[in-house]
Amino acid sequence: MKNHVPSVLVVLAVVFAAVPGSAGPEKIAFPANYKDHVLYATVDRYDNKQYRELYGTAEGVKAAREGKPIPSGTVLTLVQYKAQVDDAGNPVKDVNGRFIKGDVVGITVMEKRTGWGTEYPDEIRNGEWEYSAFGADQKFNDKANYKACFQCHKPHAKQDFVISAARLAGKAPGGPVAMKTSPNDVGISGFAFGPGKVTVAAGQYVTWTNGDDSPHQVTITQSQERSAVLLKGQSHTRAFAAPGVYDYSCGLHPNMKGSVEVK
Ligand code: HEC
Ligand SMILES: [Cu+2]
Repeated sequence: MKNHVPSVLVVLAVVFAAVPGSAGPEKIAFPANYKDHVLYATVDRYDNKQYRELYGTAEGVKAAREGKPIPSGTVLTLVQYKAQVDDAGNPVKDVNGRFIKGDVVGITVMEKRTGWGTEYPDEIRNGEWEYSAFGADQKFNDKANYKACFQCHKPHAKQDFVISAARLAGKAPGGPVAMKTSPNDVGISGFAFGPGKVTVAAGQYVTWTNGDDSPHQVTITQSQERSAVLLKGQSHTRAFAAPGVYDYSCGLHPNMKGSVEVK
């Protein structure tokens, strides 16, 4: 068929057109009282120099901590702040080595309700979740890329699409992680892979270890094969049988990149 538009795009165009009552970001009302919700995590984003606060409604947090499914009515709110920076543009840190928040940049929200999401095709649908974004003025942001919300959270279906699921369940990141330094090891710290490029012989393996409080995920660019979401201290090992250059990025922070050359 000529000029065939994939049906996903047609459906998305329809569902993202904000028809009242249909699927889309406008189903979510701004959670004006989010500060009364549970602040379950803060995140220092080295990649985009932001400080973030993650809030969840009490029942949702309680269920996650008890290992139960996240209930209908749960609202998760992510508040993005600019990190305060020094003259050189580097984030300033407090006594605990954490970023210091500046102005609010925007607020993103996900909300889960029984029966939501049925309009979306399977390739896009994130269970019963909808996503919405608001400006610093708390007004609905109609310019946000809503399709990207579904795409980036989709690979986390096993944890009900909540990327910060470990923190929501109350699993605090542990203390400092010892980084291994063999030629087959890549450390992850400060939102960077180090070394960014490693060379191994065919049949060898590479091990990535996350030293950051923030989770990361090794994603091979060409095959889109993803490791588990690596929490602080966790590692991922992958064997490389065939020679070639394997570029990879972080599945959570796509601007974190590295490569493995297999000789
Ligand atoms: C490039 C990938 C990416 C895209 C696109 C994305 N997110 Fe996320 N989202 C993340 C990551 C990573 C986290 C974990 C917290 C952090 O590191 O800031 C997160 C966390 C969240 C959370 C807190 C709950 C959770 O899942 O951990 C909300 C709410 C959220 N995102 C909403 C949105 C909305 C709304 C959009 C679209 C406007 C969106 N996200 C687009 C990567 C993404
Ligand atoms: Cu990452």
